[in-house]
Amino acid sequence: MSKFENIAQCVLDGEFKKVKGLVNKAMEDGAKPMDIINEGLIGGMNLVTPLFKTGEMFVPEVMKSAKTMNIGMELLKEYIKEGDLVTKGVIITGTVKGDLHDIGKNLVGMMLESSGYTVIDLGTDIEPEDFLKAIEEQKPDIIGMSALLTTTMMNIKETIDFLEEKGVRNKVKIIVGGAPISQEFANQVGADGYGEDAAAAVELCDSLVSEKAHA
Ligand code: B1M
Repeated sequence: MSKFENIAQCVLDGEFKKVKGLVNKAMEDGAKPMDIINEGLIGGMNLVTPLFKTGEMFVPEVMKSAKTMNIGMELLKEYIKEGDLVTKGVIITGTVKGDLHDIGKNLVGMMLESSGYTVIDLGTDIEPEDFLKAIEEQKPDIIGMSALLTTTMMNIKETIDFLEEKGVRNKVKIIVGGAPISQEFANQVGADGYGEDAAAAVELCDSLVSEKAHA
């Protein structure tokens, strides 16, 4: 049993009002911030992922868990030395041009962050040029595009084609998702992967990053 099981349970239960108190108490008791993060906060989010996958937890609950974890992280940030938090990779997310839906994308971003990625969210209604600019400036490992409308899903293709035209397509992996998107569509438009939901998106990023590391 982990020393920080109470914090992990707090994250799992999404009790965001309680987490500050528990983290402060652990610090007062002399715990190392990285242990609180790894075993308590991230430990708790790791319990969330399989439950979300099997439908035992729903979107609002997962969002509360992610919020709880983030509050704890925020509190511990100042105690962490640079280099302690090793990122699994940099991921840029955005909802494509013409599309304002962001709830699913935000959930995907939160789950990715909780599982150790640095996520840079460009927001909604993102033009192909803005994805390009972000690739050039941030040098991400992965770009994650979301689309919720049948009228905007083709803007994923437009963006991928634009990145190809500008010569940066092979510098990043591209994953796509959103209600009208499918694996078949992802294949058609030349994406590297499709995430059916936030948990699947995390698994997909893990496998793409590990592929890259072994290339
Ligand atoms: Co909109 N809307 N909406 N809407 N909306 C839908 C998508 C719609 C299906 C509703 C319907 O008619 N039944 C329909 C689309 C129909 C179609 O295209 N065939 C629709 C429409 C028509 C519209 C407008 C055109 C309505 C109008 O104005 N006439 C308009 C368009 C605005 C625009 O974008 N330009 C519009 C506006 C809105 C609101 C602003 C009111 C609001 C959005 C608020 C916001 O996002 N901040 C809204 C909402 C809330 C919805 C519904 C009801 C819910 C979407 C949602 O958040 N789902 C939606 C109906 C529905 O889907 N049931 C609908 C919850 C979310 C967690 O799921 O986004 O699917 P989802 O994300 C999942 C997965 O898809 C996946 O993981 C997530 C978590 O499991 N995923 C990824 C998502 N992105 C991913 C990226 C990845 C990987 C996985 O990798 C990068």
